[in-house]
Amino acid sequence: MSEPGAVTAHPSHVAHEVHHEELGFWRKYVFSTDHKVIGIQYAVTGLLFLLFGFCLMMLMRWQLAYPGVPLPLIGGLLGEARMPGGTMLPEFYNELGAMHGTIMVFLGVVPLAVGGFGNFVLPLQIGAPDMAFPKINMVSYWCLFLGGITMLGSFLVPGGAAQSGWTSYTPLSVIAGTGQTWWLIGMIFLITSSLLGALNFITTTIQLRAKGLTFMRFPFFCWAQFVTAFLLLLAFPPLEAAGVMQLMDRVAGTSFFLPSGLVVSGQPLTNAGGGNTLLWQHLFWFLAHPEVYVLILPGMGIVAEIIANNTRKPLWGYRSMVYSLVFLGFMSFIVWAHHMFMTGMGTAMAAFFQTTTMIISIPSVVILTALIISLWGGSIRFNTPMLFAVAFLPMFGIGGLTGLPLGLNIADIPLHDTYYVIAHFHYVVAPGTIFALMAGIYYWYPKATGRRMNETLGKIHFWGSLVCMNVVFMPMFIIGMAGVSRRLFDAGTAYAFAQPTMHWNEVSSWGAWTLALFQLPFIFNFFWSIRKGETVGENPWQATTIEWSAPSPPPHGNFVHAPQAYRGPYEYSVPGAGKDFVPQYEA
Ligand code: HEM
Ligand SMILES: [Cu+2]
Repeated sequence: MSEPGAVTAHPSHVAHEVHHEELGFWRKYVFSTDHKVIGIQYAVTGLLFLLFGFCLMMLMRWQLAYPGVPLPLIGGLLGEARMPGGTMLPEFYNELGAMHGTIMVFLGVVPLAVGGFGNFVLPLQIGAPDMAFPKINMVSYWCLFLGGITMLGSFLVPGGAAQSGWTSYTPLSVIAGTGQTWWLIGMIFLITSSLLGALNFITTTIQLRAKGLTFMRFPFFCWAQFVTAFLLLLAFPPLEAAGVMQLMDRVAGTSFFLPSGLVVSGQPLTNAGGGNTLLWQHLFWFLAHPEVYVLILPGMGIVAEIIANNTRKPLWGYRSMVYSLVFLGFMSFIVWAHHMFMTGMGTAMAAFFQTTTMIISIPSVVILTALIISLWGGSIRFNTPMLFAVAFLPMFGIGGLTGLPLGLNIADIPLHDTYYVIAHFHYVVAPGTIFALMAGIYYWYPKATGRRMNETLGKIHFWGSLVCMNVVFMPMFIIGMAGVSRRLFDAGTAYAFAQPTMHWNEVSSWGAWTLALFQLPFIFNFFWSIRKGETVGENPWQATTIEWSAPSPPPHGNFVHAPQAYRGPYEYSVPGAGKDFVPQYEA
């Protein structure tokens, strides 16, 4: 079976299969090597961290809406060191902000989008029995788990968790409290996890494709995960190195990021000298710009699958979408310094980075436009996954378009570090990515459990979330354009020019708390449907891609017979065909 594209099980997998029946509870559900179990572990971990990060944010929103007002009930529980008399200390606000950002990105979205959807769906969609390296897959989940525990544990150390923002800019982060050391160690675990995962995804995609599944027959979701894996593989190592260097600056007296003559609280810092503070920013953004595509590409992949399925039409411009995706992947490595226009990089460098930034917006526009045109003339089924997928388009559109001014040096100078930035990137990652991930949960839930989630609850969840998300984030554009800085623990109470924006913070906060209420139907639905949802067969959405040929839920090894791909991924409404979809896997 050395023929390219043939389904071959990895030797360790075959061995594993033989012993399959004897596996006890721990090997089957906890230290499992089955990509579906690992995918669900990742997804559940990601969802729990999203919820936790959301709770941190709700606390911040209290302080922003009512600066200095004691928080009833909960305030008292959080302790005198953080909220004396229920009033939030600035240090605690910083802790919440840094950890909300870190947790949402590295422990929420990435584990769910890449670890969860990538692990669960990708092997099924390419017709593989498992990932190429099942044991490494297990190790990458447990690295993530350790990283998560380290980040959570950091809240308990004296002085609390990291407070220097999710960007951990030096030299502030080097002189910050012990929480920052824990943050760095946590990041090293999380990065290691992503690197192992990326290697596994790339190998699996290339080696374990079903027979006949050429790259141009890939569902768009597979392409999105494939490009994402390369971004993780190539962008994370510099940050891993930088993380170790910052750790050394903190604990071993090195001076990678500390310039000479640094004075802290009136005392010269003894190990400061010779280091370069901006080096950290370069190394951080060399990862973190590709990272924003890691947050969005899997979402785009999910949305593309769901739109094709529910318009009952092939994706419009599939090839141009794929080429755009690959081009976008390359370009994402040469735009990072658009986060650093304020550092005085000089006009030549600024011109270079603003040009690459304008260029990288083109492939996103191509993909978004292709998805919008795909809706044209379709007889659309508006089920819950489709509602979330369709809403993704304008929400991501707002996020993307408002990014253009930030990519232009001249406009970024006044907008940089204001609430405008917070509004811009949250449109991309909150109503954007999170909606796509929700769409994916409703869409593949039947594959994972054999049951469908409740539609009525799904629609309440959707409409409530759509309205609230905009109530939360639209005001932040107004606040930002009035010039109010981000990361202010009192929302700018001390500044005269911020006064007209203060009531918008109240609006935004009530939006956020109401948004939380609208997640309750989802949480209930998620658990209730495991036992009570409508049971479904293998292909409840009448879809064309290979994962729908496996039983729901798929058994260990996934397919009863090794599947084969006979055609492209989206043969919907083919003229002359007996039904309105011709699956990729039917001869
Ligand atoms: C509805 C959900 C969300 C709300 C209401 C929200 C709200 C906020 C607020 C109020 C801030 C702090 C602004 C400041 O003080 O400067 C913030 C920062 C941030 N958020 Fe969110 N957020 C949400 C979801 C997300 C998601 C899903 C992600 C990522 C995937 C995310 C990533 C971040 C990051 C990276 C920061 C910056 C942290 C820093 O300044 O270091 N947020 N968010
Ligand atoms: Cu960027």
